[in-house]
Amino acid sequence: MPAFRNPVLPGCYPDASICRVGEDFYLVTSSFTYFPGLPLFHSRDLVRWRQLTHVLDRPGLLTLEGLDVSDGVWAPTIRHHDGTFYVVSTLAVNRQGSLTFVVTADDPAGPWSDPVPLEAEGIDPSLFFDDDGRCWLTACRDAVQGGPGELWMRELDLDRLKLVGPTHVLWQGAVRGAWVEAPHLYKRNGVYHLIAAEGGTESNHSVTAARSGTVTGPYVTDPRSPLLTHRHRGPGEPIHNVGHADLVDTPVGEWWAVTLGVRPIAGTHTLGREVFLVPVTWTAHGPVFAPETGAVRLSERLPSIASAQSDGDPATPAGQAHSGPDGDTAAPIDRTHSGPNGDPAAPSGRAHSGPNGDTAAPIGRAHFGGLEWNSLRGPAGDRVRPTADGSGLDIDLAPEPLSSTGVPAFLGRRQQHVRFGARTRISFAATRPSEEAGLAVFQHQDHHATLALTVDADGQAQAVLTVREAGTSTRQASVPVSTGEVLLAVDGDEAGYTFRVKDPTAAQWISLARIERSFFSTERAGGFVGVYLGLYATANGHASAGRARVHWFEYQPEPETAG
Ligand code: 6LW
Repeated sequence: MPAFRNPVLPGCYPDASICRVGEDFYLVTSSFTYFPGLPLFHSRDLVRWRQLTHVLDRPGLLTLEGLDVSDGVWAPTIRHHDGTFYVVSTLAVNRQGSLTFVVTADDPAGPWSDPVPLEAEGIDPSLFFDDDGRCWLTACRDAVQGGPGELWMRELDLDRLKLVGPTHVLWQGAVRGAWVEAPHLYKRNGVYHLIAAEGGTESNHSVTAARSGTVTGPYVTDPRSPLLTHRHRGPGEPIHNVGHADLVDTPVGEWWAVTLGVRPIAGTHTLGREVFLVPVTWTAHGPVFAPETGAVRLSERLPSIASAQSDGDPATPAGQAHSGPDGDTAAPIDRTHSGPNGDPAAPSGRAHSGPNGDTAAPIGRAHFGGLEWNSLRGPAGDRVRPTADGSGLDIDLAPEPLSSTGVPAFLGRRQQHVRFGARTRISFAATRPSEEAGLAVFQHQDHHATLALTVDADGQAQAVLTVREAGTSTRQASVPVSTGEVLLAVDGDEAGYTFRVKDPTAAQWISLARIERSFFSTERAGGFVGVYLGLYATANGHASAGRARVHWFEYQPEPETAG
C-alpha cells in the first residue's frame, strides 16, 4: 500500500491548523518571535506542502521586541467562510496570552489584513462557522472555578470583527488537572464535537473530546478520551508528545487530522514540534484517530486523493533528496569539497528534500529571499541584506548580541533533519575582539552556539567557537585564520554537532569541537521551539561600522542510516 512519510512538515512548525477550500488545503503554524510570522502552506494532497507566504509579513504588526524566543505568536487557527480566509491567533508574553487577534484575506497568498484585536483572554483561539451563518470563537483560559483551565466561547460578529454576546464556559477537559487547551469545534449530523489538547505539550500530551447538541453547550466529555496520545507508548516509540490536533475532510469525504509531535533521540529532541498527519474516521460517538493502529506513524497509508494524484509514488523513500525540480537524487553532502575552492558547485534549481518529495524542506545552496529564512523579533532588513542574486548576504554588525531580546543582525532557517551539514563561506575583518560574525546554532537567546570570525587581543584573525548557556558565554575552542575569508561548517547527527573551519586555500577542514546533541534540545533549553541554523554579526553592545559578507550558505540533510 503506497505510504507517505511523517512528519509531513519537519522542523519547528508547532500547533498546526488546517482548512480546505475546494481541492486546496491551507495550513498555518505557530511562529513565536520569528519574523515574518505565521507561515502558511498549501497542498492538494495533504502530504506534499509548499509554503505560500507568511500571514504576518509586514513590520510593526505586533511588538515582539523584548520577548523570550518562545513567547510571541502562538497557536493560530485558519478557516475559510464565504470567500474570506480568517486566521485567529494570540500574542503571548511571559507565557500568557496578552493579545488575541483576527486577520483576514481573500487570497491565501495575501495580502492579509492588519491584526484586529479581539476582547478575548487566554490562548489558542479557534473559529467555528455554524450552518446558520453565525461564527463562534473558542479559546482556553485559566478556569474561573475548578480547572485549572477551561474552554470558553463567544460569538464573533463578522461584519465588525468584534466579539459579541455572553461568554459561554464550555468544558474543563476530560483529564482533570491536565490543562485543557487548543479547542476546535466541528459539527457532524447535528452534533457539535469539541476537540482539545490536554496534558501539556510534552510527554503527557493528548487529544480529548466532548460533544453537545447545542453549539453553546453544555458539552459532555467523550468517555473515549483521550482519543489520541502517545503518553503510554514508552521510549521505543519514535514519536512523542502527540496532541493539539485539527481535522479536515477531503473532497472525496475522507477525514484526516494534523497534530504535533516530536521525534526524540535518547529522550531529547532538537527539531521542535513538527506536523504529523493521521487518518480519522467518524462514529456516532465522534472522531476515531488512527483507526487501524491508534497511533501516529512515521509511515502512513496515503490519503486516497494523494494516490489518485500521484505522478508515480509521491512518498519518496526516506533520505533520498531531490536536487532539482525534475527530482533526480543529490549525492549525500561531500564532506571534503566539491568546487574548485572548496565551494559546492553553483546551484542549478532550488533543491528540496521534503519528506514526501515536496518543497517543505529547502536544501542545498541557500536563496536568502526564500520563505524559510526568518529574523528574530522583527525585520533585520536594514542590517541583513541579501545580495542581488539572493545567494549571499551583507550583514552590518549590530550592537545586539544573539543573547539579547532585541532584533539581532541574524537570519536563520529551521533545522529540519537530525543528520545534516551546514556550511558557509564568509568574509569579515574584525577591528577588535568584541566584533564577530559567523554561523549560529540557535535554540534560545540564552542557549546557543556560535562559530565566528573575530580577532584576539593582538588583532590576530581567528575563528572562535562559543557556547552560551543560562546567561554565560564560554569559549570552547579557537583557531587562528590567515585571511579574513573562511569556510565555516557545522554537521549534526544523533550524537552531536561538530564545528569545523577551513581556510579556502587549505586542503583540510579543522575540527574545533563537538557539542553533544542534547545541549541544543528543548528539554535542555526549555521553551517551545526547535533549533534554527543561521548567520549573524554583532559588536556585543558596541556601535560598529563593521560588515560581514556571506558569499553562500548551504544546508544538506544526511541520508538517515536505516535502523
Ligand atoms: C500553544 C499551546 C501550547 O499555544 O503551547 O503547550 C503553546 N501548549 O497549545 C505554544 O506552542
